[in-house]
Amino acid sequence: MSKNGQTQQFDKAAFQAAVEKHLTTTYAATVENATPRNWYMAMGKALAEISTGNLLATEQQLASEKARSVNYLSLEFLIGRLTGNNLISMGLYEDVAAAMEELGQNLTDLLEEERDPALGNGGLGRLAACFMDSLAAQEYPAVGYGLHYEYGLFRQSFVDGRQVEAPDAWRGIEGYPWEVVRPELTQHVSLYGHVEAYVDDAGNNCRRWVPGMTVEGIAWDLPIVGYGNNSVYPLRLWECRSSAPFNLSRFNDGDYVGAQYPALEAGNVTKVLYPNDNHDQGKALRLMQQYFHCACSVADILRRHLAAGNKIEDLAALETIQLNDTHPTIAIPELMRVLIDDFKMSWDQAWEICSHTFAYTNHTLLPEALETWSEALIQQMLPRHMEIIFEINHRFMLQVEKTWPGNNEVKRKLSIIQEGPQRMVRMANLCVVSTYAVNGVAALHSELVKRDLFPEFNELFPGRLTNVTNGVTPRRWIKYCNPGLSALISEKVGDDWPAHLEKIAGLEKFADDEAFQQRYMAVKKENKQRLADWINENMGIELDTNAIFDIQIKRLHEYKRQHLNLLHILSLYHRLLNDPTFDMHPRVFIFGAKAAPGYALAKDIIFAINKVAEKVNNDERLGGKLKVVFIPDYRVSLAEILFPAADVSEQISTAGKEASGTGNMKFAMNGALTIGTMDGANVEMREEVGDDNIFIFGLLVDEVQKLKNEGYDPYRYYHADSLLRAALELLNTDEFTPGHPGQLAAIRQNLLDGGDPYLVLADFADYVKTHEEIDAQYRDQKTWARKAILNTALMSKFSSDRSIRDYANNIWKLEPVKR
Ligand code: GPQ
Repeated sequence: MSKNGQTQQFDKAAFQAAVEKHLTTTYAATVENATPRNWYMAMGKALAEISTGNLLATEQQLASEKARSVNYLSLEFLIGRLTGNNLISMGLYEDVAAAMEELGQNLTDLLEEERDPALGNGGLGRLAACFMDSLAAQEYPAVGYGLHYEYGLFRQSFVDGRQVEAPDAWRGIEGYPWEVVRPELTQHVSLYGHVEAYVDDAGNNCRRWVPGMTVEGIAWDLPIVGYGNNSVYPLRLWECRSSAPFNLSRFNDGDYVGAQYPALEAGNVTKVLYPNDNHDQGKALRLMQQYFHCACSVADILRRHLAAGNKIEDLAALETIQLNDTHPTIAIPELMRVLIDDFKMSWDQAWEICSHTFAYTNHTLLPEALETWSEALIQQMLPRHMEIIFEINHRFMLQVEKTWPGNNEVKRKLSIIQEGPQRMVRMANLCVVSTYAVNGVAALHSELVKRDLFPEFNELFPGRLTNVTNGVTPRRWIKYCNPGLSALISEKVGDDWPAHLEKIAGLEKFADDEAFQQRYMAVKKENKQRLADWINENMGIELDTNAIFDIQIKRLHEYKRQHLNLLHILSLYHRLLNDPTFDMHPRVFIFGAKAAPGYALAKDIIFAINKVAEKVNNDERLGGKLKVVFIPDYRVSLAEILFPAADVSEQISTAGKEASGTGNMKFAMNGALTIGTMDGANVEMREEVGDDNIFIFGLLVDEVQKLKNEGYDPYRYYHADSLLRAALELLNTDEFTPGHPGQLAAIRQNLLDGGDPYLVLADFADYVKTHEEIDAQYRDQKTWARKAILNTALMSKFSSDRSIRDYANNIWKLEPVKR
């Protein structure tokens, strides 16, 4: 490896020629008339030539070495813009910047031309992206399998404070420069139809699926470039297109279930990402997306396995398949089907392979997010899979009967089939029964999975349920997004920390060094200015960087409690106007969040925050002490300027509800202090940084459960706390919606008469008190700087490199393969 982690010789003249060639031949522009977008596209294409070459070479090497690989199946990969990050991984950032400068182009400006590929909703999809980055950085052989959505997560704007959704055509007209289509990898996917019995040549009774229609799966590869090495792994995204339908005349019309449906346009299958986060909507087209994704991916895994000269019997030895939540669960019956129906294996042989191939990650305990599909729907769309699921369940129930003889209660609870007026298939149960490992995503969450969600499974399958604490990639989330801090870190601990985040602990000894504190805080100030400039340019709101920048960025969800944050803001507003003795350091509350389009209360919360912002930002009486900003269209590229600019990170979910959180880690690495509950990974962050360097408040998991069991009464808090009352009452007036009293009342209604399902009122007082502590401590800049430095220094556990090593060592049994 040469300078800057560069993995190969950079030929500037050849690169410039490639850019100009793409400019003219691919984009029909001339050097004289090319737009910045033309230049960005041409540069992207020239860079992709390098990465595609390495992708093919890596593929060949891994096949010839018969290396064991992980296949990461996810319906979401929220990768963010690739160009800047890939330049860093290739070690070409400075060289390409200089080469483009000679062509009269500024690299930073060109990078702004890239749209975010928003092929995910939030934490789950972003985790998949960080994991791919860490797999490649550490050269653990991997393929990411996802969907090539035509439209990613909707684009959000605000009209009179309300969220409006628009389609996100992320590829533009020209396509995305980094992707490469792989026509030779096309798969055919069946749907609908029926199952028939037949006797094979050897006289065995067999069953086979006679599909009602087929569609085509087209593979698009995006390069996942290993940091500082030559390995490039594919993120393979399947696009659905229609293919010639089966000859329907072969089938008895009455058996053709699919014919009852209006003609199905294959293009619809991968048209759009479902915008739900932590919520199962149960739409038929979503099941079709899931099956399409799984069928293409399983077929491609088998193709790779066999093409490398391996025997089908050795599948579990050479391939493991990680299911990112239950979304790709149908891959399990799909692999069973292929092994039994196509490869003619016995049930036991196929089960032996399947149950040693799949592993499952659980990302939530929320009941509304645990996927179930109606038996009727699966029966209709995937009749053979339904049979296989029944057989898996039948055999599993025999096992349950052995362990708990005669106990129908436990059978009802563990069964993959949920009985009721309409029978449902529980995808999580199917996963736990059929995989060799099930992991939660933070220590607390994994304990709750064992204790509350799957206690009997834990008894039945000792050791199967385990933990891998989430992490985030330090390449994107420190080096790329925070160049000022990165330079400072490199100066103190050397420049290999992005690949070895343990090194960052070397900063600890500078925490009390005043000169270092000042430089660290100067970087923070620059980052705050960068954000303030963005906000001023895009929203016309002026911010003072001496204020505390207090940021909550994540999907809008009741359990994440953006409305608790709002109530605190309302309490400050009330005190500034009504309590002459009240003093506070100027504070800017910044939000970024998308609400699922069908989630009414979440949208009401966005509206309320926007209305409060409008009033507060223009209220002279507040003396500029309070500002509120709701950034529209929160996405990865905005996250990259928000995390580095934060003083305070809001991680305030109801204890027991946030499986892990990953934004919490990105904030802390970039020197924000966390105000948080004892939830998700906050618990482990506290262990790392120490109690003095994090602001913990609120009820603990067991206290939440106790309060709920006793019968929680939000009015008790309402009557007992005059500040809380004042804040809530503001929502009933027209203070923020002049002439329209009651426009914000739905939130108050939910918290009082709606029973306050996430215990916002119960945690309010402690939250306010903890914010007062923050206010006091911020005034002592030296102490604050020390704490911030310690947060950066003590975050190495939360590198996704460590998460991936945990998966590789404890679950996948995977070894790196160096190029
Ligand atoms: N998560 Cl089930 C999502 O982002 N979407 C989902 O549908 C589900 C979970 C999140 C979870 O809420 C966070 O606590 C985790 O940090 C994240 O997954 C990654 O594990």
